[in-house]
Amino acid sequence: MLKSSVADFKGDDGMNGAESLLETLGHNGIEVCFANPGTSEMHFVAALDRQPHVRGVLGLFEGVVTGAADGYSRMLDKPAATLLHLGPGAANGLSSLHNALRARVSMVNIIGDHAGYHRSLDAPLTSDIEGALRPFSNWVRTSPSANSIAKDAADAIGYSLSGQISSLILPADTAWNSADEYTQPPNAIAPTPVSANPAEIEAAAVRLRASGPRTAILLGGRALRSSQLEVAVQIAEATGATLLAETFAARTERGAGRPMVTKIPYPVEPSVELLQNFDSLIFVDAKPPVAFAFFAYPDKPSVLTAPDTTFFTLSPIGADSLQALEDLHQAVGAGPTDRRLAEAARSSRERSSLRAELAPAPVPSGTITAAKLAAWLSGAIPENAIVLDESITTGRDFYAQTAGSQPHDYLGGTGGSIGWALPVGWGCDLESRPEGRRSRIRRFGNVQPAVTVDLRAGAARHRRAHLRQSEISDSAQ
Ligand SMILES: Cc1ncc(C[n+]2csc(CCOP(=O)(O)OP(=O)(O)O)c2C)c(N)n1
Repeated sequence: MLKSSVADFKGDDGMNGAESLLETLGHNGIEVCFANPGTSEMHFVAALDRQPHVRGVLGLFEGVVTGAADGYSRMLDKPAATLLHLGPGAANGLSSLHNALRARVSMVNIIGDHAGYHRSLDAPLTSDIEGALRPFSNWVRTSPSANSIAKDAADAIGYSLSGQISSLILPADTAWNSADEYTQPPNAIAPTPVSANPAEIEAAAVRLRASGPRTAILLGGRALRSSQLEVAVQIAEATGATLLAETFAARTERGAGRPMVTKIPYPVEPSVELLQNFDSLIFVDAKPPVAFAFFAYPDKPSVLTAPDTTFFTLSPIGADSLQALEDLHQAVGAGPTDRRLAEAARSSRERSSLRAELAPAPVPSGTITAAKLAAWLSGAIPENAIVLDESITTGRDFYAQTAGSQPHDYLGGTGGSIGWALPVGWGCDLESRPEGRRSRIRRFGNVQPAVTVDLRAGAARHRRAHLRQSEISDSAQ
């Protein structure tokens, strides 16, 4: 991901903190900055405008800014940056940030603050920014000086790479002061990944061999991508295990020709009914007890699994889930008494009944119902589309009905905070537009598009031009 070192600002006058930030972002592969800045971020905007590596994209509402960064990262598995205006600007973006946190995407938020000496005056926009960001970020830091910005930015990027949200607060004077100790952009270093526990992999393999049909492999996060699913389906074919997906997954690669996964339903009763079929759940990039109800209800269980269910954490969140699945595959097939399993696994790709066939439902007619909508949708998804499913009640059949649609990416509402599909779809657009290769289908409810309706204005502006400083200055407060 590292580009060769970028140097955009070197001149006789040296560089300021904002310029060191932009060089560091560009050097470490950040290509897009979704932004809704104000006066305290003007030096960052000036630096953004004067270099070619990081593209500025204006969003008029901060929930759109953070939502778009979420969509961008869901598609590319790499961070976008955001630029937000002090505590209130960041607070406007928190709902989408919450969904992004739950989607476990990579994101680097840059939040401006008053200059250090100005904070004690308690000017109107003063607030506890760290306090506001902490529940919605995995990493929060305030940079103390112009000379610390580059290192702090590299730390923020590095931390985000494994699917985390970093929030870096930059007081305005850190932007305009000289970064006289800065020589070159530091490299972002991702934290050492969590590793899977070999004993847990072996224990899961033993369980699969002993009672595969009573075992479910519960996949979440990045384990719902094709490469992981290809291995998981072979394990399922070889052992009789069932593949399950978390209810609201960030992005699932599915459709005709791809492995099929059963999503744990949203309502309590069908979830309990499904999960009582299993004595064991093997978690892959999902953490126990993920199988709990979305809400508590009087007289209904919160935990949906059967009482004596055994849990195996095959691949903890953030670990290399593909490696863990391959290790499990090998462990399942390599037992001395189980050559048969290895044979079955090898040939499963050809004969798998767990692989979807292209089977769109016939186009329905007559009065529109939720079931007919789902049927229509199954044939309406073009190949390689990105589908954003923000429906809550009307869309209960959508996922099942689209299993046999053309191959597509299916994005879900990870954090339960509504109004996400328009902004996230916009961020997906930025990923897909250069090649013009993707269609997008959004499944609207009645309410949710209105939540972020101002997106349309922002998207239209973006189509006209990339962000220019004068454009941002117009929106500054
Ligand atoms: C930020 C936020 N506010 C409120 C809610 C509560 N809520 C959940 S669903 C919903 C309405 C959704 O309606 P619609 O978009 O029409 O979807 P449908 O249920 O019809 O599929 C509301 C207000 C929420 N989940 N998130």
